[in-house]
Amino acid sequence: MSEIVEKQSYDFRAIEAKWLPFWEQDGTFVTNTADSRPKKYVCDMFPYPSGDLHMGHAEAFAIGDVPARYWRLRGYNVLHPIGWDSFGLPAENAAIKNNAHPAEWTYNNIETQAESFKRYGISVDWTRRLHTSDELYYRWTQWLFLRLYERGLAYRRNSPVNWCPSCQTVLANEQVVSGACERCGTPVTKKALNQWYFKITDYADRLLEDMAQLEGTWPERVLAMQRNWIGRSEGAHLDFPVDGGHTVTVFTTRPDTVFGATFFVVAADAELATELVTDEQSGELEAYREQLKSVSDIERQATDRKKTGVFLGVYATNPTTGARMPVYATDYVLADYGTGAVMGVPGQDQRDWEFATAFDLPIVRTVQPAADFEGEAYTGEGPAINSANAEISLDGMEVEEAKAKIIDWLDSKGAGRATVNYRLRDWLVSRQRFWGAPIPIIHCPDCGEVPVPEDQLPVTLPTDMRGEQLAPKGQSPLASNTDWVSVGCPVCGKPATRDTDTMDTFVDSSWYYIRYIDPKSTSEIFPTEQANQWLPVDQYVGGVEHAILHLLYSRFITKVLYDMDLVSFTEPFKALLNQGQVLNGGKAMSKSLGNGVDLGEQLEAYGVDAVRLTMVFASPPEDDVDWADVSPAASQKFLARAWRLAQDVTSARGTDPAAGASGLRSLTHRSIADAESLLGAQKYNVVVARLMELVNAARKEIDSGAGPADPAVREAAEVTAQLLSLVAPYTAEDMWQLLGHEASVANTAWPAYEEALLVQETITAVVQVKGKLRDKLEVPVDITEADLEAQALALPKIQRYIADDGGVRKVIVRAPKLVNVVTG
Ligand code: ANZ
Ligand code: ZN
Repeated sequence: MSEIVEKQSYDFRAIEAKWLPFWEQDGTFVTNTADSRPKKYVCDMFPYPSGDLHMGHAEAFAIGDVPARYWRLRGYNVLHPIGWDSFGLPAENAAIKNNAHPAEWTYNNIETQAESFKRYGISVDWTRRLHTSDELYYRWTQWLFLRLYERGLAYRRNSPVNWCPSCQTVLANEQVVSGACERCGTPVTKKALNQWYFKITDYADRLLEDMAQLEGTWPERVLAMQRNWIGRSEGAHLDFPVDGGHTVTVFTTRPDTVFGATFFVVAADAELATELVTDEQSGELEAYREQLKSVSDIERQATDRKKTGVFLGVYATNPTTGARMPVYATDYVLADYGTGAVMGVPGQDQRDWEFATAFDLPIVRTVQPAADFEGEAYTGEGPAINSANAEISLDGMEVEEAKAKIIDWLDSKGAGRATVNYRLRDWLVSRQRFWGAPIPIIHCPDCGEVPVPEDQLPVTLPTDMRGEQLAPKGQSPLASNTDWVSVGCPVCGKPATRDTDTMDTFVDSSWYYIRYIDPKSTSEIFPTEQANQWLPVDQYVGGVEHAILHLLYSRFITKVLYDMDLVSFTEPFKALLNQGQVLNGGKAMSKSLGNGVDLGEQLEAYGVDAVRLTMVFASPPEDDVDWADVSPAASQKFLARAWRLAQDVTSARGTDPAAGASGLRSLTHRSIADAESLLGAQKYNVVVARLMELVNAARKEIDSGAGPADPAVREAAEVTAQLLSLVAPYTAEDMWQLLGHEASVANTAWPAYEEALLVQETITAVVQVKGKLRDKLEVPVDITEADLEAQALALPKIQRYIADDGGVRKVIVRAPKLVNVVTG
């Protein structure tokens, strides 16, 4: 009885406990950036340290680890780093509540997350870990600010900004959602403040043009969102004389319709309205403005919103018709788009149509609609009509031709010119909050704005402020710390003050992926030569919630770094993958719905590998995963089955597989070949499905074929371990060892498939009816009984015999060689 070896059962806890410390001690995933093999850089959007990791992280990181591990097996030198986006409001709010310093909350949470992260077995290089709230990091965020400042790309201006009365901070336009603060839901108001901006608008065209590099490797919808956000419009600036000696310029995309401009509208909240309004009308304007404060930009522009406005008491003159156009202030014109003034063309613009109807203004069509078209603005194509004066006629021309002609004519009169307008605004980067990188500027009564000299960076945050001292007071909490604020002017030495605002955390995250190249450097932001070697990132992975801002800002900063000769690439992320969400019961997990699933509990119950495998297997990576519809228990069973294969193999390591069962060998080699194309197409879920088939086939070979000594079984088990390592690293590592190999499976060579084995071997099966040979079939040797029966019964000849003989009574199947149909 001595040959009977005691078989162990699959114990994920023991396997995790065994391999986690091994990888760490072995440095399995540490990247040597000086290594000369071809490189691949996989980057996951770094987490914000709120509480522990959750199911969303578990999904994103399981997905991001697949290409990282795959490319490692393919022989690339892979960089896969991790860090934390660790400045931001929640830490500060927690500190106020708990009478603590934000650093305490932040770094405690980071530790918790890092532990979970390690346990989760993601193949990252821990030696490159960074935190944006470390002095070591934000020194370079400040350095970057100063470089932008030098180039005129960071500037301060006084303007009305979005203000959240509850968070007591300014918000970028993009942080205002339906008129409310993205974070707390409080209605946003406008406040005039002196604020720092980055001049991203200078890069609008390049941000658009360079998207050509991303076509096909970024999700189309993300490119569309970037395009819309930048919002390039070709059109013209037209000048209109207005009573009182003013000239007001409008931006229009339809200069061809100028003959139909019958009124003039300006943004009620723009300075311009104040300049134009007559004394008699100014009271009414004030009252109108009051109502406007609580309406968001999006609501203001909605076509179905009732049109309102106030007559300003003055008229503009249409340069083509000489018509006197009453000037109104209205809310559907935005103060900060175009010039904040619009020529009202009700015949062709629906919002103008509604305004004209509400205020009983003339409507003149300048494009000919179809015969029965009426009751609304006509925005389609067609020949121009009603568009002629003594000097020029557009009548009969199509829109594009008419546009060109009228621009020429107006240009010759000095009353108009072609122009391009963008929806994109400069990036408001200052925040009146504590937990961020201080803006490295000193204000001197004599010298004005003075950049902090480089050798005085970083401007560090005070460590002794806590609790209530951090509460928002309409200005940065730093302003109340006079010790911190008072400083000698670096130029003249006189008493001066530090800028008390901190930077938007989007600044921190706009460049971290380059810092990973050398995160500990104290002498430079990053080493240019190595950055050029490693970037752009080959695969960036993260949520679609960052489809606009984070990506736009990162793209902008990359272009600025390019212009500074610090990098040689113009786009930071070659390919982008947006993973879906993890839902529960069809809905996003949330506290209020009580449908949250705790990641820690899942890991306890099923093990890391089962959770990871479930995430990857559930759907293509970009689709949502509904935790109510998946079965981590089934994943765990599959992993146990795969693991048992490795334990059952009895052939020696290195046995030539050529003598093994050909059916299984063929499946193994097809699995490798298919995995290559599936991984390339990011169909990670299908790779898992194929592995399940392979494991089943190998098991069958053990149980009813040549048994555990068949070298084809070893081959299948080894390939399973390697492919499985992409999603279930613990189980795969243990299998690899059971199969007699040295760890780590993560650093093995991708198995090569043999072309000849991809062809499925076939055999001729005979089909009998009542024992008589009636037809033949060419079938794969490993066809199942059910498939063989179905194929035999579907043969037209056989169907005829069955019909003539009174139907099927019984079918006897001997796969793959024989089917006998008993009829009558
Ligand atoms: C006259 C006109 C006639 C217009 C027509 C359109 C159609 P996009 O494509 O988004 O750039 N507009 C200009 N400034 C505006 C502002 N501050 N707030 C609201 N609307 C504004 O849109 C440009 C068009 O939006 C401009 O062309 C202007 O209306 C309006 F048949 O001018 B148009
Ligand atoms: Zn000075």
